Amino acid sequence: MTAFALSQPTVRLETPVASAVREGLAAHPRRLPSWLFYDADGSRLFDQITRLPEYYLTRTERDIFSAHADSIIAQAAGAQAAGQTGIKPARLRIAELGAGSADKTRLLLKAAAGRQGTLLYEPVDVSATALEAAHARIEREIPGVRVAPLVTDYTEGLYLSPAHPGERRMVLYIGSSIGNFEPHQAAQLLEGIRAALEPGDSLLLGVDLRKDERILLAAYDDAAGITARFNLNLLARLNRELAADFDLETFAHRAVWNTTESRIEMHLESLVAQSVQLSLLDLEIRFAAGERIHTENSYKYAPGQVESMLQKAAFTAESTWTDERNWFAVCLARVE
Ligand code: AVI
Repeated sequence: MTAFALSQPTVRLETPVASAVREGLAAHPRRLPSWLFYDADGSRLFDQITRLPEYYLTRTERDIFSAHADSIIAQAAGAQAAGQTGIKPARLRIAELGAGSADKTRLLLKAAAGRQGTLLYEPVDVSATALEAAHARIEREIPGVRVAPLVTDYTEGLYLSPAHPGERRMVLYIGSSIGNFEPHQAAQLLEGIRAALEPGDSLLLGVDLRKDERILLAAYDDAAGITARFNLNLLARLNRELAADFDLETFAHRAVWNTTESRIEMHLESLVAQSVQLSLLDLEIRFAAGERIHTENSYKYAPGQVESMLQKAAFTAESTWTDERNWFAVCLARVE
């Protein structure tokens, strides 16, 4: 009988995670995309970040909504213009991109439902689980709101069914989510949103503003170490999903303020020279001591910059609301 040496068939793992990791870890400097943060553990850690004393973003945006939800909603419905022209303000129908747990949104939903009696709310997210949890809670807690979730990756293009006659769409893109995109990607995203809307519809965009470097750095490197765990969870995720052997003790979280690019950068730094195996990718990566993996950019905008980004995407920026320290801005922009 002849003996055959059976070679292992090489099956190349072609999931989005596998492709992103293969590409990012082969690059120099090494990088991993920030969407990889949000597995179940990462989403839980992000939720904790939003409640940290140093992470002012969520709290500040919520304060802006607490103070101005009624004016924001009235303006989106066209109530101001209606006063001047005698045309009836429209009913709103609200979609939210990257809705997640939709926590701060409730202030806006309450204001809209209070104004018009009932409201259709369409949260859009890639994660069906996040949407399900928000769905049940919002319908239970805000009378008059009906939730129609849409599971889709809006960064790949947005399709929203047209609003009914007498209705205007309002799209919420809040929480400084746009800040995690490179400027050219952010511009494309805004153009994609614009293309999904009709004249009279509006976009509410929430962005983080440039401020003292120490405040920014503390927000991304908190004393309790939650942001460090959030960043390191990315390597834990590769251990779980790609049978990698990253030793988390030998990598450290780094937050850096890049003043030229006006962004906070997050990196993971290898504290020693080491090799890491990613078995399911059939890949070995050698790290020098001090070598970093760039995991996130979080852009911080100058006053007026968000309005000009919106104008470039063919929106008309109508009103901007900020907090008293000018740390965060929420801008309402209209399709003419
Ligand atoms: C989701 N995004 C707006 C957060 C931010 O502030 O850029 C992600 C984050 N990264 C570290 N902390 C929070």
